[in-house]
Amino acid sequence: MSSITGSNVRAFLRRNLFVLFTVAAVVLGVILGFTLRPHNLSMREIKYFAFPGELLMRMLQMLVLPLIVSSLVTGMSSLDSKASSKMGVRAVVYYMVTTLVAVFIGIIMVMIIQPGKGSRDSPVASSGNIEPVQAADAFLDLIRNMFPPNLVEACFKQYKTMYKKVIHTKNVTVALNLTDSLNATEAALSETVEEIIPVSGSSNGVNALGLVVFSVCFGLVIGNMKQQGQALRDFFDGLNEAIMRLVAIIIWYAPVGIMFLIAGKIVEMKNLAEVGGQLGMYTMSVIVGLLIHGLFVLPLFYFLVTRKNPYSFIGGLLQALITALGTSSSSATLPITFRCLEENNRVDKRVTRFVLPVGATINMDGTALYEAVAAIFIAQVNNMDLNLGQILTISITATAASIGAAGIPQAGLVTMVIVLTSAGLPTEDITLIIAVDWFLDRLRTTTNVLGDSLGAGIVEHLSRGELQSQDTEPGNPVIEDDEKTYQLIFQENESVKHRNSETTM
Ligand code: 7O9
Repeated sequence: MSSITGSNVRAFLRRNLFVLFTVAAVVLGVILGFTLRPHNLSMREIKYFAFPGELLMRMLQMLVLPLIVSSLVTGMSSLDSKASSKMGVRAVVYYMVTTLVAVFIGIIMVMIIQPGKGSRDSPVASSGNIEPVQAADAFLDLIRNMFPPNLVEACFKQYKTMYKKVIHTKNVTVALNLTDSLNATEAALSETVEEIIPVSGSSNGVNALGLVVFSVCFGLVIGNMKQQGQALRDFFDGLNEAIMRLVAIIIWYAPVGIMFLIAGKIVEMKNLAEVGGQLGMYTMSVIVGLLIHGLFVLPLFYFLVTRKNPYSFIGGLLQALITALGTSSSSATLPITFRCLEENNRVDKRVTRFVLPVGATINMDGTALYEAVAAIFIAQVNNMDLNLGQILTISITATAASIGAAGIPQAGLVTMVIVLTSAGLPTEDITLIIAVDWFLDRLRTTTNVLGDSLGAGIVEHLSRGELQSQDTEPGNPVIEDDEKTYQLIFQENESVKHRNSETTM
């Protein structure tokens, strides 16, 4: 061990200063929010007050599109097809297992706590704004969204089935009683029927699923193109590097933005005292479920696979987790998640570039847990006893809904409606839980980000064989680039020197 050098200390301080800033931002945001609440700001004032937070959201979302495309393309093209298919299988198995476990934990929690039992304490608010969705059409939309006909449009629009009522006349061939009057015979021959038909429409929002499918395929193809694909590989690699440098700049603004996002939400929220009784117990069930999943189950998975300390890994992710809490969007958090994993936890870039964007799109443990708890809570509120079949249906649809959410337009409500109708539960009771949804969204987003990140660590460990065998192949552009960057940033960092000597061995 060499003596501690100045730049070493500075690097250490810089990394921890960031986390310190971010944690301080949350604390300050909460304090600021609660001190401003008694002033009863108008909606307009609240909107102005939350402006710095809105800016952070916009900056992060600005980076997401080029980030996912470039990282998936370079990630896939830097691996041979055998390694990438193995990594893909491992990632998907991890997503499925953790999501099912999350749903299971949610169901156990809501069964133990029974938040909905007793007489219902709030009447159903005026419903009617929950439009009926056909599960089959939502599923077809999901598949359609995987193949966007126009890639530019896919950056801001999703396909969504709309419904149109048409009245048309239909000839019926019924044996007619010709002794009837002439009028009756005519009416029976051509019958007017009213039909609701699905027509094509669109809804605003990034078609993440379509872009992910395209980028993965594109990356695989240019990875196999040898010399001809070199220019494209270099282009996307450079694009990815450039975006990550922008992330490194924006990250300095993140604490300010997070502070105002949190303070703004606290000022805006309805009176806390209203959230008591059944709704309070329901909120508790979700929180306890998410905590068990995020703090014990996922770390246990990580430990069992890697035999490394999961909590020091989570420590490196703190900034991403807090950003998820502030933005309540795992896709907007993606740039920060990338940085935390690659810079703090030193996860191989070839793994993060594949696992993180795909995880942000299809792996949502928190969402799955939440939907299962909500469905069973609504059943309890209505004094409905669920049989095993219904509980199984809820687990399967909640898992499927969390996987498909990014491909279903206006997912939040739609997926909830699908889960409820599949188990024969009343959909208008969704209005009961809307009051606390914004809060639970933040917590489940944090769980989603944690699940994606630990997944990257687990997949890296399982894929280390393939990764090392690729390291020894000469001329891999991603690795050469990595070494250059590390040498630039951490010239005197012993651990990096060690890692470099390992890769060149
Ligand atoms: C939560 F990363 C990208 F760019 F690939 C990406 C872009 C957009 C990935 C996903 C999306 C996307 O639209 N996701 C999406 C997620 C759409 C609708 C609903 C949800 C579910 O969101 C979670 C929840 O509400 O439980 C949560 N807020 O993880 O972001």
